[in-house]
Amino acid sequence: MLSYKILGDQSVVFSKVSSKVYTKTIGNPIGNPMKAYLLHVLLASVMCIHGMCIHGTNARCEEINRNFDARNFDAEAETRDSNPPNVIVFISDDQGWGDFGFQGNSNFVTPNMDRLAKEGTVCTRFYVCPVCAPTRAEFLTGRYHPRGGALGVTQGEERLDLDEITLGDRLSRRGYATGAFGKWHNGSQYPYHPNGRGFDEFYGFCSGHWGDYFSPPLEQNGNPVRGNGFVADDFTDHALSFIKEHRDRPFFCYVAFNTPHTPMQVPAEYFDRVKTRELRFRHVGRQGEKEDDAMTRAAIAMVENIDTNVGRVLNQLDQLDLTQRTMVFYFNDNGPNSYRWNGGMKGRKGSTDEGGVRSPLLARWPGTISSERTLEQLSGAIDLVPTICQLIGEPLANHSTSGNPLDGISLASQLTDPTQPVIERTLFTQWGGKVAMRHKNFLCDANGGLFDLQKDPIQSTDIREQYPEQADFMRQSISAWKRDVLDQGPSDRPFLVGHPKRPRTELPAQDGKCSGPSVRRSNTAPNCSYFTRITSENDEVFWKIQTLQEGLYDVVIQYSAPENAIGIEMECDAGGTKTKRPIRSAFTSLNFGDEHDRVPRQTESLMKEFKTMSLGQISLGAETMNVRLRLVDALKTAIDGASNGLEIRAVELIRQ
Ligand SMILES: [Ca+2]
Repeated sequence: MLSYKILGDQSVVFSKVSSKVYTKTIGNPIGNPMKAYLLHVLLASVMCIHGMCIHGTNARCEEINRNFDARNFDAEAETRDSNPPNVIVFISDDQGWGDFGFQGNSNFVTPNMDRLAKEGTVCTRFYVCPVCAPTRAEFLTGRYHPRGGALGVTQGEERLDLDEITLGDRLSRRGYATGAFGKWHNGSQYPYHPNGRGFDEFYGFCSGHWGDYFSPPLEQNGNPVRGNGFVADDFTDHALSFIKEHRDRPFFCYVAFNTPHTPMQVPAEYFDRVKTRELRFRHVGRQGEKEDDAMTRAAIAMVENIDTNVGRVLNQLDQLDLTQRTMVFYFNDNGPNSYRWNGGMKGRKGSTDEGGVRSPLLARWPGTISSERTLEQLSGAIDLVPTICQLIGEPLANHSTSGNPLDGISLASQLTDPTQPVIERTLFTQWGGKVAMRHKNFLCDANGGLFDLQKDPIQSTDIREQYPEQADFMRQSISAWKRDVLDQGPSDRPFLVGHPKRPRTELPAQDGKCSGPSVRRSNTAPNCSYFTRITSENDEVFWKIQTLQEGLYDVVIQYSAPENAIGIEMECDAGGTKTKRPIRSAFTSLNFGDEHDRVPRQTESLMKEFKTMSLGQISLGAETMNVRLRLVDALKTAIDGASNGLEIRAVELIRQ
């Protein structure tokens, strides 16, 4: 739970109302005193590393934390480089572990990803989350995603708590120019918006997915803009401009492609070359798993488009003579979005099994990060904050002892020195309350099964009975992790309106709710949806908000309306204060987006053009309230073949 406070200097302070200190007394559940003691010490180590304390072991905790900090954050002792290296991080969306040429999958032609792999180090045991927003949160903060409130992928649950420090914040404070391009997916309204999270420049969309990939409506630094061409090319164009503009100073460029996430759209030049390609690598199916050939071909084409765009960035670094002083990272945000070749691993996107969360991490920094090397160190997206900060000589010690300790460890030594020993650590992944843990070569899956990933990467044989102590240790560690990380209490954060730095706040349908006999979403997944079939005074759409600055606000709706809505009043009710205006002009547009689908879409909404209309002004206090929109009277004729009634894409609240 967060509290908000506006200070006199117009800055906004966010603080956690309560910070939980976990205490737990461990008894002697297994009878044998020596075993119990060893278990106690082992659990204490694990829990302390994850910021927890076991009652009676505080001294041990402090010692472990001191060692942990010293091991991972000794960058503080390094001399600060006045011109630190540039940082580029690419994330793809729903690309699988097997969707690369260098993984041996000849279905894919990815010369630029292969080049990164060859010229750098490939972390082969790198883990992300089962879905999009949590992985982005872990990458940005170095902390397990539930700690930062990024609990879901839509309706505001994807938001990263405002007391979290992002990599953008850290590098911005260090003097880097910072830019994010593509799919943000960690909150839309400022200061959840990337511009409020350490990124000077943002171009893309904040939602979890988008309905059209060809010149769709996008935003730039909070302002609506029209995209230019295929989104991945467009995002790369902006990244290239950003890099060129900041070539003479340190920059951090975060390129978060939204492909090959559905809807499956890609320019013809990419699709045509895979339409009839012989695909030699196919999904090795378990019961009920069937590969969809059209999905696989579209995914290949979309990944090959990403590869071309990665190549454009690498070529520009070469041309600007920046390659030697730029570190580049590339990884997937989760497992593949369909059954396709994935090394036979179990699960896909959404699963905490290997297929859902394993990604290669490509890391290149010529002359510093080893080239032509694989690193088997157990690692994850949570490690990139400490790793990058150590590589650029940015001290982390202060952050590590603050209220938000990091979960990740620095891989800097392992990436730069092949003689470094493997760091023994634990790594947890979760989705929907299901938690899996990795430790040494072992995976304890969400059902308590134990697997040796070195001998059995496809999770075919449960060996918990052969290794009862390891299985017990991992199950107990998972229970402790759940209590520490998942039990954060209910998430009921209102959407923030009217930050002093952003007078205009847009509340899109994806963040709202609806009730009534007729109103519904344009599709089941809220991201990128709009509300449709609003026909009577009993149909209502609403958003839970908190105003950051009290005062008078213009209320503007983004709507479409049939002829029979003209003259009917639309009312906005915010905490009992109301304003209303008659609808003066009809506006309807056809749905669009699916004309580019290579595979019929399922849950993604189509897109539409909408018109804006002012409902007048309203005075908003500082309390949490619902903003409600409804018609004052019913439409003269209800839904018929030609009309979907009134439709709402968003309401804008603009502070005067
Ligand atoms: Ca994803």
